[in-house]
Amino acid sequence: MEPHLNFANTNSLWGSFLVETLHRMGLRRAVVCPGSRSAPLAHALALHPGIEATPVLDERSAAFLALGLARRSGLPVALVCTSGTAAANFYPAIIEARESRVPLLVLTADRPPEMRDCSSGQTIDQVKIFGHYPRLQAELALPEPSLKLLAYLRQTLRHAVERTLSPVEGPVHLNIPFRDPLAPIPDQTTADLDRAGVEALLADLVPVRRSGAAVSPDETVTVAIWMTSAERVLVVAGPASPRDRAAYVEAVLTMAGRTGAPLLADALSPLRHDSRAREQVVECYDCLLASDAVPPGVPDLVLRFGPLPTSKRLRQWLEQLRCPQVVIEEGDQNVDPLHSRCLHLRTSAEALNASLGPAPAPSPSAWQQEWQERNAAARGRLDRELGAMDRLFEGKVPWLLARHLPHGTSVFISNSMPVRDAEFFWTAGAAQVEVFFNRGANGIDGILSTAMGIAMESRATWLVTGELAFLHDQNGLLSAHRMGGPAMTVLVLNNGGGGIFHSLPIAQFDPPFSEFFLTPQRVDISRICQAHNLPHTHVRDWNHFIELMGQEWEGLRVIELRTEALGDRAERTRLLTGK
Ligand SMILES: Cc1ncc(C[n+]2csc(CCOP(=O)(O)OP(=O)(O)O)c2C)c(N)n1
Repeated sequence: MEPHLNFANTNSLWGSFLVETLHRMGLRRAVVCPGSRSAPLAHALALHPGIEATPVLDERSAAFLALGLARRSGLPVALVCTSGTAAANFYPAIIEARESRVPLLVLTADRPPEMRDCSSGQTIDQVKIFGHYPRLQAELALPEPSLKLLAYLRQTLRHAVERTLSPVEGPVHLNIPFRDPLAPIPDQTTADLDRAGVEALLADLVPVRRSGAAVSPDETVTVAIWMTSAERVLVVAGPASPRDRAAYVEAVLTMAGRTGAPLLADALSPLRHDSRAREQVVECYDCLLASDAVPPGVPDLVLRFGPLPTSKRLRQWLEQLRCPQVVIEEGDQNVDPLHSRCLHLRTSAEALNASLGPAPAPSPSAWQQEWQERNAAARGRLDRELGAMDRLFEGKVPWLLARHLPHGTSVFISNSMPVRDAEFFWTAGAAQVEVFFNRGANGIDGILSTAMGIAMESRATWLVTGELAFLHDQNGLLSAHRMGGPAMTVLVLNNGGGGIFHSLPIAQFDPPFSEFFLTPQRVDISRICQAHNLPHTHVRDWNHFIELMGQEWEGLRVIELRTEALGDRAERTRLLTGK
């Protein structure tokens, strides 16, 4: 493989060597923000034929776009900016990458040490600027045209890329100082360098893979004993974006089958969206809990795959159980906000299932059947009620998406009410879609850009978002023209502010509730779209919405659905409680 190196000057060599190293280690995508100090990096990334580099003006949106790209592909994505406050704008996406384990390689250009703390322009303290969020952070040495320093650069990059993936995926930050000249203006500084020696440094680099965590035999034995001695096991599948969704679904289904356990699956779990799981999955758990229809009897073992689902009712119900709970989740975080008596297995569902040996044919337990029957009754009632509903109720959106989205669509679900309505009303197994989300820190920032990153790596993508989350990341639209091929629909549910706040006790205190919590925005979304030259449509009624779901298009379009938050709140309560 011919290396893409630029020997024009020291910085161009440093930048191109860095990019070539990353490419050989598997880097395929980069998001690059404009600026002068980062020129050696930006120039090399833009010109490298094996890397798709996307220029983005706003660093906050850029970082979330990179997050979406990396989340979808599972591969590290490079994110580049110049010196100064530019880097600070990466912060929220870096937090989300850390919390939800997404491999991001953050490269911030900086002034050299002698130009810091002396009021030189655009210079701030960038060392460890992202606090404890990066999995690794380092300041690189100043570029030097020597084999010794290039060998150092190669090894540091090797380690950095590896740390974006293992032992746990996440962000890595490299602060990279450059002295002038920043542009690839030829000089003599690299003239004496042994070029063959430089190329030899690159020769044996191979793409980095994640090393999966194995289950310890002791833990397997403990779980196996608990599973055989428990009379009523419950399986809860929380948010998950496994690389191999089919294998994940198979493993969790088998685990539930081994113990005759009812299987509660969040709308952010692949279990909710797989037709093979349709019969087993209990998706109306919120409705069952709200309407006192949970089957009698308490579980004596709970197997929780991944973090907990969003549902407050489910969390409260799990919290008061006295039985042991096993959390199966790779990664190193504590994902148990209930502080339950739990054993945390740092492994995957697939590895745990495999470690238990071949599964006998599943024999459904009476307890499992009872859950499934009650779930089917709740599902039937919701289907009848939602099917007959003409009113533009936000909760009907996930119910309709589940019925009409084509197989293989990527769906990004925003925080606040969209994620809750999906949990309440998305029918299990109705659509074979892949669901994505930013639930690491639950921010409403960067939602649009993250979804655009997902879309750039997908065939067709839907984003379901409230209007505040959409407006928060309006600058994401600056990259909309880059969507070209991938069809992306941004469905904006416009309910006149943060609809979620109506369900908080603070809603009774108005003023200041409306102005300071609801924060309705006085902006015409159709005119924002007009400014960006993007198609915008107001949904007239449900038939119109169904028609829009069936349409084929290219690039990014915005569909706005106006809803009424207070009425929707009452509707949700009525539907879930059945009263
Ligand atoms: C960055 C950030 N700022 C503030 C919040 C607090 N917050 C949670 S939900 C919400 C309102 C979201 O409104 P919208 O996107 O319109 O969704 P809706 O509540 O109407 O469903 C806010 C401000 C947050 N989660 N993240």
